[in-house]
Amino acid sequence: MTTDKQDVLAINTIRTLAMDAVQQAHSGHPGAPMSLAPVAYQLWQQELRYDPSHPIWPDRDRFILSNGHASMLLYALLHLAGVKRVTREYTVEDAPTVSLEDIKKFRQLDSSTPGHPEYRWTSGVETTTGPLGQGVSNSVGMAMASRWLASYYNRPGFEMFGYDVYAICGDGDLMEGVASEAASIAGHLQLPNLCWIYDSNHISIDGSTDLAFTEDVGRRFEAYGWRVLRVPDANDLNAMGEALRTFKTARGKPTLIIVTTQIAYGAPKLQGSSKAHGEPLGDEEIKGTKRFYGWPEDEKFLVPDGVRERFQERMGARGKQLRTEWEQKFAEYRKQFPELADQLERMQRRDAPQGWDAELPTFPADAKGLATRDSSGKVLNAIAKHYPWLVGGSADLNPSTKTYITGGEAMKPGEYAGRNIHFGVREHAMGSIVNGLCLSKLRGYGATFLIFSDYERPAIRLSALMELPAIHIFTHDSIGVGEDGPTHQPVEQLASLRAIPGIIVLRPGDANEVVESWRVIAQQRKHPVVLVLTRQPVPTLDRSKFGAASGVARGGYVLSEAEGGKPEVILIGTGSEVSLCLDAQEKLKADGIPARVVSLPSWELFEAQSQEYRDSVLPPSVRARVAVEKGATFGWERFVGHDGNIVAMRSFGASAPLKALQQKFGFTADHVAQQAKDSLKKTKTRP
Ligand SMILES: Cc1ncc(C[n+]2csc(CCOP(=O)(O)OP(=O)(O)O)c2C)c(N)n1
Ligand SMILES: [Mg+2]
Repeated sequence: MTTDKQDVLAINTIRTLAMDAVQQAHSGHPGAPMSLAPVAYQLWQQELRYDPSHPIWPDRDRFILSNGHASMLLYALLHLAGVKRVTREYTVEDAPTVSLEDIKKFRQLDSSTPGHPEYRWTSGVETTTGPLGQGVSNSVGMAMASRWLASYYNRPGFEMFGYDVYAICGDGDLMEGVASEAASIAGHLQLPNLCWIYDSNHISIDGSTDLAFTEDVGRRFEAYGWRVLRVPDANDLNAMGEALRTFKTARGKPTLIIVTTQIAYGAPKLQGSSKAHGEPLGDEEIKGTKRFYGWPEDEKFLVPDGVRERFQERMGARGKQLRTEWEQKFAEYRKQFPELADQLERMQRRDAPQGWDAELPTFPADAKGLATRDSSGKVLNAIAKHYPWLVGGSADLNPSTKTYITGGEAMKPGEYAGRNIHFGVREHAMGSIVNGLCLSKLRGYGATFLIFSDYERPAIRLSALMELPAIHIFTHDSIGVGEDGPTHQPVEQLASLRAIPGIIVLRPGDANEVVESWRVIAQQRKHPVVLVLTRQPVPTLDRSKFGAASGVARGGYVLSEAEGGKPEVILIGTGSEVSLCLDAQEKLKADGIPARVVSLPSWELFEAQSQEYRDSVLPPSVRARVAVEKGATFGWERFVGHDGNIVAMRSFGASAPLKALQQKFGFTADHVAQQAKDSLKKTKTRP
C-alpha cells in the first residue's frame, strides 16, 4: 500500500480528533495517538479481519490497545470505521458504538469514551486497559484461546476459528513485570497468532526512558523465543505493512514489531517531549500542529469527506465479506456438526453446556472428611467432562491445588488442544491470561495458594471490573497450612478479596458445600468467583442432621438450629471453621445455652438475599454472636454487631503444627464457646 493522499487524510483525522478531544476534556493523553495513528491505521486497513457491522463475530481478529492512556486512538478508529454498538445481551444495534458526539464528550459521564478503554462499556473494546501491562497479558490468553478454539471446533473444510491477536503497547507496558511473565509463556508456547506492536518512543511520564529503562528489549524478546521485527519510522506505512505481512506468513512463534515513534508527532514544541503526556497540547500548539498536517487550523472535530468511506472500502468491505463467508460456512457446519454448533453458540452467550451437571457427586457423611481442595478437585473433574470449554491450570502447583483435569492433555508448544495450562510460577500473568481466556468466551480458571492471590490481584480486580466469569481458585487458605509458617499463611487476603466489588468469594465448609459452590460457579455469566479451599481435611457433615448444602446458593444458611429452636447465641463460621462452630455448639449445649450455627460461605451471595431471608438466618433479636474465621477480623463486625465477638486473626501466623496454632490463636471449641458466653453477657449487661 502506498501512502496516498487519502491515507494521509485519514491518519491526520485520527490525530486531530485525539488532539481536539483531549483539549475539550482538559485531560487525557494526546501524544501517543498522534504518533501511533499511522501504525494502527495500517494494521486496521491492511490486515485486521474485523467487520465493523458485527463487532462480536466470533472469529474476528482481536485488537488491543494495551497503552490504554492512548484511548483516543481507539475511539477515533472505532468511530471512523463505523463500528456498531452491541447490547449487553449480544444484539448488534444499528447505532455507532462511538459517535462524533461521544468523541466531543471524551471522558464525560455516560459517554462511550471514558478516560481508558472499558470492556462492556464501549463495544469494540476487546479488553479494559489502563493498568499498564494488562492488555498485552490478556492478549496471550486470547491467542491461546484462538488456538484452543481452532483445535476443538475446526473440522476439515470448516475452519471456524483461526483469528490473530494484535496488541499495541508502550514502554510502560514492557517495563511491567506482568508483561514479561506473559511474554515468557507466549514464547514458550510458540503462539503463532500473537503480534505485539511496541511504540518505542523513548519517553514515559518522568521523561526519557534513559532514566529507568535502558535494556535491549528486542534481544530480551528474542531470548523469550519471539520473532523481533523493526520499523524505524512510524510514518512509513510500507515498512509497517511489510512487518505485518511477515508476522502473518512466517508464524511459528509470537512476533514483536518494534516501531520507532515520536510522541506527539507534528506538534511544533511538544513533539518528542513527555509534556505531550497526560495533558492537552493547548490551543496554540494545536494550531501549529494542524498547520504542520496541512489541516484547517480553526476546524475542530473535523472528519473530512471520504475518510469514513475509506475505512468502509477497505477494512469494512474485507471484514464484511469474511464474516459473511464465515456465517455461510457456519450454517453448513451446523448441519454436519449440530452438537458442536450448539456448543459454539452457547459459549458465545456465556451459557453453560447442556448437561454440565450430569455427574456432580454427593459426598457421604464422614467424620474424618477430606480437604476442600480434594473435594474441589473431584467436582472440577466431574464438571470438566461435560464442560468442554472449562480450561485452566495452576501456577506450578497442580499437585497441591488439585486443579488438573485428569485424562486431559496439557497445552504444549505448537499443540493447543489441551485444556490444562501449565502457567509456570507466574501468578500475575496467570490472572491476566485467565481474563484473556474469558474475554474469548472460554471458562478460564487459574489456581495457586491463597497467600499468592496478592501476586495476582490486579488481574482479579480487572476480572471484576470487566464482569468476566473468571474462576480464581485458591487453596492453602489459612494458618491451617501449619509448618510452612507466616509467609504461607494468608491472613488479610480474604477480607481484601471480599472488598472487590462484583466478586463472589466462596469459602465452602465441607465437601458438599464444595459441590454447591461449583454449582454457583458453573452458572456465572458476569461475576468472577474466588473459590477458597483448605489444605487440611474437614469433616463431611451429615446432611440428614444438618441444613442442606444447597443453602450455599444463598450465601449463608442455618446449618444447625439451636436446641428448642430458640437460639440465645449464633455462631457464624466459614470454611474449616464451620465444623469448629458445631463443636462449640455442643459445648454450649452442655452448659444449657442453645446456640445456632450458621454457615456463611459467601458474604456477597448472602447480602444479595432479601432482608427477610437474612433476618431469618441472623435474627436481629439475637445479639449474642460469634464469628469464627481463620482470616483477619476485618469486616466481621457487620455480622456480629456491637455485642458480638470475633474469633479470627489479629496478627500473622506462626510456624508450627496445626494443633499448636489452633491453640495459640484460639481456634478451639472451648475458646469459641467462651467467646459466646462473653457475648451473651454483654447483651445482658448493655442495654
Ligand atoms: C500499572 C500502571 N502504572 C502506572 C500508570 C500511570 N501511567 C500512565 S501512562 C504512563 C507512562 C507510560 O509510558 P509509555 O508506555 O512509554 O507511554 P508513552 O508516554 O510513550 O505514551 C504511566 C506511568 C499506569 N497507567 N499503569
Ligand atoms: Mg513511551
